[in-house]
Amino acid sequence: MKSYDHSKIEGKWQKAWASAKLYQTPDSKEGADNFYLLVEFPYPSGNLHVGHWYAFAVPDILARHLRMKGKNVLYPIGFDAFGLPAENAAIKNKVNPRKWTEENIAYMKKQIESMGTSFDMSRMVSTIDPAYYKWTQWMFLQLFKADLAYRKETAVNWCPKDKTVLANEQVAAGRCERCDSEVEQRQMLQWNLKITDYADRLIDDLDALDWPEEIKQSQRNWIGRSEGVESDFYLDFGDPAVNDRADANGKKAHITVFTTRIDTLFGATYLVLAPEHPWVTLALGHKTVLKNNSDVQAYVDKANKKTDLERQENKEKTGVKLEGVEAINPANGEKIPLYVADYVLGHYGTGAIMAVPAHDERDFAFAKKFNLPIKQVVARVIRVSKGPDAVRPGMPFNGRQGVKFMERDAVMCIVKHWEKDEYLCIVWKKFNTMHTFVSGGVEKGEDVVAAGIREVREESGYQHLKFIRIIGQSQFIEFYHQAKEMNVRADMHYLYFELKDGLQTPLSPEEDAKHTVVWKKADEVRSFLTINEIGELWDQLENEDKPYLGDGEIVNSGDFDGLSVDEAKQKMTEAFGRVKKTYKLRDWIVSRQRYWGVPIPIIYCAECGAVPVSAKELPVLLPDVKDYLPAGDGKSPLAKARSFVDTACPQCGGYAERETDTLDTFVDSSWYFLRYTDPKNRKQFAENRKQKNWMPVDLYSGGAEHTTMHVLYSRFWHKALFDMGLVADQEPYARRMNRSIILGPDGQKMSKSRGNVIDPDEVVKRLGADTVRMYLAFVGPYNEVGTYPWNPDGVVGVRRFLERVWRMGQLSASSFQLSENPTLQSILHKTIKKVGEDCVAMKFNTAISTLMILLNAIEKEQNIGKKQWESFLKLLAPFAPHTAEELWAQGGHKTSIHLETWPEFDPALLVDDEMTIAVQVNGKTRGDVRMPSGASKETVEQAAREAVRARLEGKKVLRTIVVPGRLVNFVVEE
Ligand code: ANZ
Ligand code: ZN
Repeated sequence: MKSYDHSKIEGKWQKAWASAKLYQTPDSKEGADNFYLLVEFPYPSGNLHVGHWYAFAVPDILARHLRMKGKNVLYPIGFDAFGLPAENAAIKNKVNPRKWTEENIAYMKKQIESMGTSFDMSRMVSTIDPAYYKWTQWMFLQLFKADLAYRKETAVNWCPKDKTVLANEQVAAGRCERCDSEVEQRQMLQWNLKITDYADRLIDDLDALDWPEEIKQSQRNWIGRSEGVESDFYLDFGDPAVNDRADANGKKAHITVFTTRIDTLFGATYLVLAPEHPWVTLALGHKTVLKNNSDVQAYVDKANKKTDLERQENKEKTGVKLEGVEAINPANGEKIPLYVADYVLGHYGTGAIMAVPAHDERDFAFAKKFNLPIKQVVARVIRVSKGPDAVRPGMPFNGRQGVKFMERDAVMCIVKHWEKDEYLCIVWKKFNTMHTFVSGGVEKGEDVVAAGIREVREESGYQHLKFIRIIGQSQFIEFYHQAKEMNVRADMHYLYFELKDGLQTPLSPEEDAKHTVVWKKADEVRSFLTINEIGELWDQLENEDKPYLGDGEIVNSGDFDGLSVDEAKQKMTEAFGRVKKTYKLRDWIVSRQRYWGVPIPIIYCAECGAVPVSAKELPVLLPDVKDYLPAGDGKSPLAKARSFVDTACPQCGGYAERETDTLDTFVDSSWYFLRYTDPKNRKQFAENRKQKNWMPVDLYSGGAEHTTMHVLYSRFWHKALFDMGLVADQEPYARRMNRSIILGPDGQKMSKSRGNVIDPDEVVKRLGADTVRMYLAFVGPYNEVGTYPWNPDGVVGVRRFLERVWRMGQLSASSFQLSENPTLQSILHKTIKKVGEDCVAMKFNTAISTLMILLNAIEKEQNIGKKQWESFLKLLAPFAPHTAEELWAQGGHKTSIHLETWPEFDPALLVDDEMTIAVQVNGKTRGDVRMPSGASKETVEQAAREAVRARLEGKKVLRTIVVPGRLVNFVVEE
C-alpha cells in the first residue's frame, strides 16, 4: 500500500496543472456562465502568512466548486507592489526598492503556487509594471481633465520621522501608524480627488447592492452624510457704518453656521468659529477688528498644531472670545458673543456653529466653563401611561389628540433635612401607593421659587427654607390628577432647597387629611418615590446638570412655542435658513512625497501652468535614483533627480518641471480588477468587450480593514470611469464579503514580538497544503466575520482525516465493487446536496463535517462501489485538490478530476433517515444538528461541539453526555 506522501503528491500535481495550463481561464466558454471571484491582491512583503492562505486558499474552494458546477470562473491574483515598506527597506538596507519588490514577488509567487490554488497565473498583474501603471497615469489624467483632480493647500498629517504625509487612516491616536512618531499638521499643496462630488451616490447606490448590512453601514458612517440647515448671523461691530458695509455679493458681514438642530435657534447664546475659519483669518489679518487680536492669534497658532483627533478628544474645552464684535441671533435679534474654539472643526459644515448649551453636550461644557447663558428651548414631554395617574382619555378635557389637559406651571421641590442627609417625601393618604416630593401649581404671577417655598410650607409645615438651585430643565408631565379628577399637563420645574432648621408649624386640617411627611435617606429616595423622572433628577442633583438632547416640545421660542421638534425644524428652516447636506468625508489626498509610487503625470510650466503629459508619452517612467530619502521640505526623492524633473512643456515647448509627487497606492488598487479582464492589452487598460465578460465582480472577498478605504475609493474610481463612459457599470462589486481573522494559538493577534506566528510553509512541509487549506476552511463559517485561534490539534485532526481518505482509497483501488453499495446511497446523496449548498453559501466548515460523516459511513461498510467512491473524490476535490487528484489518477483516470462535473444528487434518495439532535451546554439547549441516524457517537459529538463552538471557547469541558438520537450535553466550568 502506498503511503500518503503529501510532498510528493502535491509537488507532482502542481507541476502537472501548471504545464497543462489547467486554470487558464478563457474569456468565455461554450455553454458556461462566467463568474468573477475576486480576492484582494497582496502587498509583496516577502512572505506569505497564514492570513494570505486564509484569504486565497479558502475562496479557492468556491472557485473550484463553481467550475465543477459548469461555470467559467475567473479567479485571478496579482501584486499591489508600490508603497512605503519597500522604500523603507531600501533606505534601511540600501537596496533598490524595485529589486527588493521583484525578489519578493518571485518568492511569493512560488509560495502561492504551493497552495494548490486555481489562480489563473497567466492573468497576473503587478502595479509596478510600467505596462500597468501607464494606465493608472492615464486614468488619473482623465480625472484631471474631468475636473476631478485638483491641487490645493491642504492641512495634512505630517510624520516628521517618515517625512511623509499621512492619510487620516494612517494616524492612530495622534501618532504615525508606521513609526509611532507624533503627527503634526502642515499646510501643503496636495493633489486631491473629488470623491466628495460622489458622496451621495456612494451612499445611495449601496441600497441596491447585495452586501452584508454592516459593510454598507460602515461605508455610510465613513461618508457621514448629515442633513441640516445653514443659517446666517449678521455681525455687529458697534458701528453702523461698518455693520452695513456689503461685500461683492451685496451681503453684509455675517457668519454662516451649519446645524442639525435649527429648532433650537432661540437657544443659541453664542457662536463658535473654528480656528481656521476664514473670517477669523481675515479679522486677524486686519489687526484692528478684534480688540484682543494677539490673544486670538496665539490661540489659533496653538490649535493649528493639533490634529483633528486631538481636537475632538473629550477633554476640557478651550477657546477665546472675539472681543469687538457680536453676532445677531436671526430668530430674536439678541446680540450674542463669538468665540474661537478648537472643538469646532474647520472643514466640517461651515466651520462655524451656533452654540446651544441647553441641548448640546459640547456647547454645555463650554458654556459652563466660560460662564455663558444656558437657555432651554426644548422640553421633554412625559405622558404617564401606567397606573392610577395614567392619562385618561374621555375625561373632561377631551379634545387634543384625543386628550386635552388642564395646563399649568408647576414645581417639584427636593428638600434636604437641616442636619441629616435625608430628604422630604410625601405619602398620599387616599392613594397610598403614591410617593412624591412636595409639588404643586404655580399661581398666576408667582415666581417658581416662591411657589416652591409656599408649597413646602403648606404640605409639610417646615418654615425655614434656603433655595439652592434649579435642577435640570423643565419638562411637561401629562398625568391624571386623582385628587382633582382631571388630566393635567404640568410644566414642571425642579427646585432644590435645604432646611435651615426643624421649625415646623402644624398643617391645616385640610392638608393633614391628604398626606403624611416622611424622611428618606439619599440612597432610599430613588426606590421609594413613584415619580417617573426620579432617576435623572436625582442624578443631576448628585452630580451636575445635563443638557437635554432628546425630543420634545419647543419652549421660550416666541411664536414657535408648542411645536414639536420636527415641526419646528421645518418652520424655522423656512424662516431662518436653507437646507444643506454636509459630509464627514473629505476629498481624497492622493499625492505622496515618496519615491516608490506611480509618478503623477503632470508638468509645470511657468507659462501654461499644470499641463498633463500627453497620452503618447505615457507611461512617465519612475527613474532609478541612488538616494531614496525624501528631499526635505516635504518633497519626494524624485525632486533630487534633475534629469527626471527637467523637461519641456507639452504645450509651449518651453522649460518646465515634472511633478515629483507619486500616487497613493490606493489609486493603484482602485482598478486592478479591470486589468485582470484584459491583462496584456497595450492599447487600452481593458477592452470594453473583455471587461463585459466579467464585470461587475460577482463576489469580492477581502479583509474588514479595507471596508472603508480601498472599497470606497475603488467604488468612487469606478463611478468616475463610468461617467466618462470607460466602464459599463456604476458599481464594481455585485457582492462584497469580509473574512475573519486567524489568531495565534494563544488567541492573540499573530505577531513576531509575541512569538505566536504560525509559518504556513513549515506546516505545509510537515503536513501538506491540502491539510492547511482544509483546516482553514474548517475553523468556522467563511461567510461571517469572526476570529479563530490557530489550533494545532485541529490541524492534525484534518490531516488524519485525509490519511483515512487515502487509506480508504488504497483499499478501494483493489477491491472496488462494480455495483453500488445500497447502504451508502442515501448518505452519499445527502452529502452531495449539503456540500454543494454549503460551498455556495461559503460555509465550508459544515461542508467538511458532512464529508467526515460520509467517510465514517464508508469506513464502516468497507465496501463501496467505484462510482460512489469517485463521487466522494469529486466532493473532496475543491477542498483537497491534490489528494483527490492523486486518488482519481490511481483509479485509472487520464484527465484531471478538476475538469469533472459536480455529482448530481437523486432527490428520491434524500428521504430521511436523519435525526435532529439537540445540543446543550450545562443543560440549556443552545442549538441543534442534523445527523444521519447511523452516525457514530464520536461523529455526533464532534458535530455538536462544532455547533456550540463559540460557547465552549476557552472553557473546560468537564463531561460530555450523549443521549443517542436525542441530545448532546456539554458540562462546562461556569
Ligand atoms: C446647533 C445644535 C443644537 C447642534 C443642538 C446640535 C445640538 P452631525 O450630526 O455630526 O452633522 N457642528 C456643525 N459644524 C461643526 C463643526 N465644524 N465642528 C464641530 N461641530 C459642528 O452634527 C451636526 C451638529 O454638530 C450641528 O448642529 C452643530 O451643532 C455641530 F441642540 O447646531 B448643532
Ligand atoms: Zn508651457
